[in-house]
Amino acid sequence: MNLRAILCALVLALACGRPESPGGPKSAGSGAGSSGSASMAKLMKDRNLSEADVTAALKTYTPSGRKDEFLVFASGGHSGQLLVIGVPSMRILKYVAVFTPEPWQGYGVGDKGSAEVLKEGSRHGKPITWGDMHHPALSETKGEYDGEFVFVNDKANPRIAVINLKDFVTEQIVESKLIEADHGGAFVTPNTEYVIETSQYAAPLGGAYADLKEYNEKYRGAMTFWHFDRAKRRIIPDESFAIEFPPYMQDLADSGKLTSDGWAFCNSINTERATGGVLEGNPPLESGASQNDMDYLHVVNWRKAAEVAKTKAKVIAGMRVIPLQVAIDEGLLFFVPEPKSPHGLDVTPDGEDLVVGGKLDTHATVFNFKKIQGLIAAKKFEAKDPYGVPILPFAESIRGQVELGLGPLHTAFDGDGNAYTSLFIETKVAKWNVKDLKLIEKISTQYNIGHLVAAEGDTVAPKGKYLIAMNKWALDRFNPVGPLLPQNFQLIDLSGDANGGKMQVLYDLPIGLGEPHNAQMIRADKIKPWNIYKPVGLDAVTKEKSPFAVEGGKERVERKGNVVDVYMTAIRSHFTPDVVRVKEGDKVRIHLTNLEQAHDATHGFALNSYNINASLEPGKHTELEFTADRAGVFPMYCTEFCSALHLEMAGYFLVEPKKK
Ligand code: K7E
Ligand code: CUA
Repeated sequence: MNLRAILCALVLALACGRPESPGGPKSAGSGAGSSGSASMAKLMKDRNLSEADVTAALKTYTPSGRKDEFLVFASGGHSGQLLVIGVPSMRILKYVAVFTPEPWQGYGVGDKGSAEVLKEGSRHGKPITWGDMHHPALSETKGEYDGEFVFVNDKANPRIAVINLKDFVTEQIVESKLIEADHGGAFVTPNTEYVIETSQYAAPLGGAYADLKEYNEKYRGAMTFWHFDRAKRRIIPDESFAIEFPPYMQDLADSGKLTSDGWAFCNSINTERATGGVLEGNPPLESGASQNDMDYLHVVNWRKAAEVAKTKAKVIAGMRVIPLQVAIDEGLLFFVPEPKSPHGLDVTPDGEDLVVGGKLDTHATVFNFKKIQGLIAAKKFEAKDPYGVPILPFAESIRGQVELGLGPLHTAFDGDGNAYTSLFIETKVAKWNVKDLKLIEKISTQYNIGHLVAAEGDTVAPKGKYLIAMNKWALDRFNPVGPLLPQNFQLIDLSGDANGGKMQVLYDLPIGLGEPHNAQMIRADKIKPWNIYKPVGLDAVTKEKSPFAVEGGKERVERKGNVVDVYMTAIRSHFTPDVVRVKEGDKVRIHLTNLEQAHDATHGFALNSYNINASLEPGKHTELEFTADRAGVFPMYCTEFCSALHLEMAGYFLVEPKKK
C-alpha cells in the first residue's frame, strides 16, 4: 500500500467505524476524506511517522474495549513470575505469581493456600523467594494447545510449577531433589501425560557430594518425566520417573509428535566434560566445553521407558530413576552427533524432523525421525560414547542443513511450511522453507534475539500470522532507565500483506522485570477462565469450597484456649466483624470469605505490621494464620478501590498486651 492508500483506508475506517452520536454533526460527507488525509498527513509529519510506522500502527492499535486475538504466556525470568500479553496489541494483561511472592494477588503474603504452594517449592526445606523461569509450556491434547494449564520451569532450583488457566493461579510446585539445575523443561508430551524436565549442569544425583575430580564417574544428568494427572490437576511425583544421562550439559528438549510421538529429544553441550577450575590450572569452562566439533543429540524412547521404570528403576531422592546402563540395554537412549555446542531443538509440526540450532555453527541441522528410527532398527551404530551409549552416524540421520547465518538458536514454525530461526549473533530472524531447506528472507531485530514464538508455533497446527522476537538487548530502543535495561519483545508481522510479502517489525514491548526466555502464543478464544469463584467460599488452590467458608450472617469470633478463630466476610463496603480483639501471643486464624458474586468486585485485606495482604476476588475464600506476637492497635483495611466507600472499608485489630 502506498501512503495515499493507507491514509484513505484510515480515514474510511474512521468514517465508517464510529457510530455517529445522535444529534451530532453529520461529518462523514465526501469532503471528510480529503480533510482527513490532510490532518493525517500533518499528524504523521508532527510525530515523524513513516508509512511503515502507520502500517504498523494500523496492524497493532487496539481500540479501548477491543480484545486481542492471541494471548502470550511469557516467562518473567528472574522475577519467577509469568507474563500474560495480548497480541497484536502487546498489552500486558497480568503477571501471574509463580515462584515469587506477589502482593496484589496476595500470593505468599499471609494467605495460607499460596504459602503452602510456595513451601512445596522450598529447596531441602529452605524457602526460595525467586525463580529463573525459562520455558512455559501450555497443556496439549493431541498435540494442540487445549488452554487448560500452563507449566513452567525454574532453572536455578530445579522445579516445575502448574498454573490452572481457570483462574490463572499457581496450584502446585514440584521440586526435583534428583538434579541441581534444569533447562530442558517445561515441555509436555502431546497429551500432557508427562511434563519433561531435563538437567543442565551435571552433579551427583540426589544431592550427594563428590569432588570435581570424580566428575566422570560420579556426576550425572537426567531427564525427568513428571506425570500430570489432569483430573487431579496435579503432577504426581510417585508416578513420575527419570532416566540417568552421562554428565554432559543437557540443553533444550522437545517432545516428539504425530510420527515421532512417544519419543523425546534433547541437545547437549560440553560433551568434553570440562569442569573449569582456572586457578587450578584448567582451561576456563566455556573454552574447555567448546573443543569438540560435535556434541550429542539425545534420542529417548519415553513410552517404552515408562514401562521399564515400573520394574527396573531405582529410587534416588524419591524419584524412580532408570540407570544409564538399563537405558542402554533396553534401547531407551541413543545419541546422534550434532554440530557444535547447539542450543535450540524444535520438532517440526508434522513430527517428522528435528531442527537443531548450531550456536557456534552457521547452520540449522534438520534431523529426520524416520531415518533415525531406521538406523536404530538396523542397529547401525558408528561408535559408543564413553558410557556405552550407541551413537548413530550423523550423515545418515539428517535430511540436510540450511546455512542461515551467525548464531542460530531457536526455531518456530508457521502453518505454511516455513521455519523461523533466531540468529543471536547476527541479531536477525531467518525465514526458511522446511521442505526444501531454502533460506527465504531475513529480518533484523533489536537486539540479540534469543527465543522466538509464533502463534501455536510448536503444536501440530501452527497459526502463523505473528512472531515475537524475544531480544536480550535493547540499548537504544527506549528511554534510558539506568544501566539495567529492559529486554525487548518485538512483534513481527508474518502475513507480509503490507510489506511486499516480507516480514515487518510492528511493535516493541519493553519487559522490565527479568530476562524472559521463552513464551507460548495461543488463540485467545481457547482460554475460558472463570469470571468469579462459585460457589461463594471457593478455595483458589484446592478449587473446592473451603470447609471454613463463611456465610453472610454467620460471622463470629470463637476462642479455644489461646487460639482465636475469626469467621469474617467482605462485601461492599465492610468487613464483618470490623473490630477484632485478641490477646498478645494468641494464635489467630482469620477465615475470610468475599461474599460478592459480581464480576470484578474484588476486595483486599491488609493488616498492618503482620505482613498480610490478601486478594479477595468475588466468591473467594482465604485463610490467614499468624501469631499476634506484637501488642498494639492495627488498622485493617481493604486494598482494592472497590466502591465509593472503599476508604471506609476498614476496621481495627486490637492486640491487648500481656499482663506483666
Ligand atoms: Cu534462554 Cu531456552 Cu533457557 Cu535459549 S534458553 S535464549
Ligand atoms: Cu473493598 Cu475496597
